[in-house]
Amino acid sequence: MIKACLFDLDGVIVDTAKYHYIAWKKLAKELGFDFSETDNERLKGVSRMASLDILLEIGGISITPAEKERLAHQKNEHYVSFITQMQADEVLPGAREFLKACRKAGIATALGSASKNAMTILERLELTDLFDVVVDGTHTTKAKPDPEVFLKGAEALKVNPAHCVVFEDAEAGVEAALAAGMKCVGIGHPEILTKAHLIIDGLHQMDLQKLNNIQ
Ligand code: B16
Ligand code: MG
Repeated sequence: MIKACLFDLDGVIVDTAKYHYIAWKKLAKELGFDFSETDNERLKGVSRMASLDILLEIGGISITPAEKERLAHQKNEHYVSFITQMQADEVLPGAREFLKACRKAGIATALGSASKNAMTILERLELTDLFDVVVDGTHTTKAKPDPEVFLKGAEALKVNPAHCVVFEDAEAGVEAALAAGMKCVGIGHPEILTKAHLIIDGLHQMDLQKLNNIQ
């Protein structure tokens, strides 16, 4: 029996990847190299510092830890300038409706995101009230595929992981859900998310019947 749903943010609830992309591209330009959309695929679901390591590797740049801190901060300032302009209608199709349906059915909801900006984004999207618990990059020390983010979510909800379903768009996120002993619905490409129990294009394709049929 499913008692809780845990949702990744970027790629599941909202497409913030496009804002991360323009922020990283701006930083790369400041450093004197180009950063493509294909390069950006490598950063999805990855923490800010690990993303910076990938970006610097692409640019062939080697710097001190203090300089890395400064650049990560600079990228975040670019990113925050975009997300603070977001509108509530940027929620991905079906996400708000499915969250409401879960809560109406007595199924608890949690956010499980690597982002340290998750609260700002939920507020901009007017979604804060639809989550019982928010676990984000400010509460975790280990990145997905480590299950920490989802285990903390289940613990805060007081639900056994076996009764939880995770919604994820990244391969590392699916692995994190399985490592937590949870069921997982993959959002996106079946060829990438092979280990998920069910794969859909987006939350507009989800309903409570499909949720309860997950084996
Ligand atoms: P921030 P998710 C992740 O969000 C993004 O997919 C990833 O691209 C980003 O680097 C990471 O959050 C950290 O974000 O810089 O805002 O702390 O998919 O885990 O919701
Ligand atoms: Mg994601």
